[in-house]
Amino acid sequence: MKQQSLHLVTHILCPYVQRSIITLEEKSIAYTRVDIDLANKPDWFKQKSPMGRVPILLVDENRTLFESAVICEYLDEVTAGSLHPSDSLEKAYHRAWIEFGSGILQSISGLYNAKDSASFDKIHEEIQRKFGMLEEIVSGGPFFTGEQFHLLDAVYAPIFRYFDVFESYTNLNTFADLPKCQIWRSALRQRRSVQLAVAENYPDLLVQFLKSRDSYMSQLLVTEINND
Ligand SMILES: N[C@@H](CCC(=O)N[C@@H](CS)C(=O)NCC(=O)O)C(=O)O
Repeated sequence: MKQQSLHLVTHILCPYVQRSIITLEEKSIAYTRVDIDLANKPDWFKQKSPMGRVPILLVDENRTLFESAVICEYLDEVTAGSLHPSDSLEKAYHRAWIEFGSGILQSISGLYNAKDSASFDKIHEEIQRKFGMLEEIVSGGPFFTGEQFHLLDAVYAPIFRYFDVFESYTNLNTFADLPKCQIWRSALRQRRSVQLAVAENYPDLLVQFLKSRDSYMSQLLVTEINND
């Protein structure tokens, strides 16, 4: 890779940001990072981010990349080795299931914003159904296709991370009947790049965020934390 200055603009909780950081760490790429407050976006960020979203990657101060999938693929392409399969069909297959992962993130947002238990349960069932589909195709471990860690794994690590917090404070047991997903989740949790993608106080920050949603999950968290 030719020497470039890479500057990632991030938010402490964003799962799309985590994908980019996991890719940077997996490929041992030097970068700097700045967290911004999405509730109070700085003017310089509004000018640089066409969609107003993180992550964005500033390359050599003169080029801004946006959309995590684009950022991850760029980082992968400009460094040795690849976190994508080389075969075109397999690569397309991975991209398709990466998109599926983004759909799960939308469902997770629906889950923590659901206003009552009925809609919460419905969305949780939908999430379990989606992971049921993954259970059919994921390898027996450790990662999606087996021994090798791919970009696809970088996408699912932040997804599973939500459930570590959900399960600490609620009775959710999303993966109870999904043994292969459980193995995958556990391998991702132990991966160094995955651990480096968030701050140590991530669980506390996520709980604070979830409690502020004024949702059914906020109520569950308040009840659980008060009972501790
Ligand atoms: N498709 C985008 C999604 C990024 C995204 O939704 N980022 C959220 C934070 S997790 C964001 O910046 N939201 C701010 C907003 O929409 O105003 C990607 O993959 O980069």
